[in-house]
Amino acid sequence: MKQILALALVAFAIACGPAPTAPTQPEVTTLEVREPWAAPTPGGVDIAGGYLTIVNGTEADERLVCASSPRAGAVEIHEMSMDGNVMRMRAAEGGLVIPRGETAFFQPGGLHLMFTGVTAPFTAGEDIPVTLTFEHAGVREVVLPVRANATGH
Ligand SMILES: [Cu+2]
Repeated sequence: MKQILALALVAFAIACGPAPTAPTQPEVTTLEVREPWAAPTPGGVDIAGGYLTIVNGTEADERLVCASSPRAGAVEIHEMSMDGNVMRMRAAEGGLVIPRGETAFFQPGGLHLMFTGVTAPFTAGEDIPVTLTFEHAGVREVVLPVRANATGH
């Protein structure tokens, strides 16, 4: 009787199939881009600010390498810093690192995407397509709705 039970257990184990093999690369599935939006551009101005939240829920540090949009000549990743009493912005050298488990908040007065060479003004209600390129997660297409009455930078 005991032997039959043991055989049944073996058969059951085989029916379950082989144990799944561990992936060789950690799968990046939890990098999330949330709440994207852009500010409208006043007439005659060819720059605009874009904002979003990047949640790096993965086990690896991530890097936003670059961004682009068909609506702008270039999209730069800008950081703000204080120079004495003057707030200055500068391009993030080599992209923006988002350590594992951390979140990068792009918001007016802080980190932002800066559209330069904007050909047609961003008007409230329209969607601005942006391509984000990450070191590990690869390319992510996002759409930034232009908010009414918002100011950039
Ligand atoms: Cu800027």
